[in-house]
Amino acid sequence: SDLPRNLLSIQSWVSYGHVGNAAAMFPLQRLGFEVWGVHTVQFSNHTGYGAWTGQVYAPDGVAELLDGIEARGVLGSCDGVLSGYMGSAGTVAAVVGAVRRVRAANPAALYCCDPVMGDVGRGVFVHPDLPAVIAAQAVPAADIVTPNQFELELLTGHAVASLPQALDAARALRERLHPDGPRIVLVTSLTRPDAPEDTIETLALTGEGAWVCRTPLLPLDPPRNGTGDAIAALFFGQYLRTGRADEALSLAMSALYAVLERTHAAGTREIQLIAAQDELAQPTRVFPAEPLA
Ligand code: PXL
Repeated sequence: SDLPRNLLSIQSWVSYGHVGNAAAMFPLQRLGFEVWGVHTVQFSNHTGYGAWTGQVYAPDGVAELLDGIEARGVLGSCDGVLSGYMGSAGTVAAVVGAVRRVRAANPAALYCCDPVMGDVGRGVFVHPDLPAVIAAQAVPAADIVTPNQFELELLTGHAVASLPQALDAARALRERLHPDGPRIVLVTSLTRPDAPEDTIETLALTGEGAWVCRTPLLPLDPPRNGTGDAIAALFFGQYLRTGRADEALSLAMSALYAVLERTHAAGTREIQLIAAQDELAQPTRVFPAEPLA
């Protein structure tokens, strides 16, 4: 078939556990994609443990690997680019450069940018210069952005304390996306005072409408690293498979819920992507995407 098959995923790598490419590649592969993994760092484990070994690769490494892939003559078969945590301004520029090169070879390729900057509990956890660089360079190149509530507020300057405010901010952000694409905003980890108790909301906004998916909030303490990386990968993969943001929202969040339920049951620090692998493609319990007026 002519469904999208090949994705470039530019993120960090960890040997032990699941964040960055180690949280994004397997779900995409389990959905049937070939994933060309480009690693921006190689660490022993995620930084949530407070200690790790390994190294950060120079941003030049991204362009160097693109050179090598291009030399195989396959860049035109790349259907999409996914980026996550970018440790430096140089990496943002390198990712945007990679997107430009992929689009030159395949104008239909989509770029999904997870603008990792921080979250409600921890505040900004990247270099303080990065949010402005991501806003100026990565967002205008992106077809899909997947901010959490905190990142949505930071990118737009809008306070987000209700569903209408989240929609307003998402609409403002949507205006700044790559003009030639579908322009999709996925807002994750939305919590608001007036939400149904013990649920977490994820919101998708396109030119056609807006949808919310509500999933039960699991008592995960500490919050599990890599969850946002897996959501972005699952949503991007399901959007490319189905061509529908509402379907992708429902399937991605249902799969993620199953992974987190398994993680909770196992009591592990690392999300149980491998143990719950059948749920990634075919979640048992499907949470609907409900249209918002
Ligand atoms: O989940 C984002 C992430 C990406 N890469 C590395 C991380 C984390 C979160 O802890 O440590 C290396």
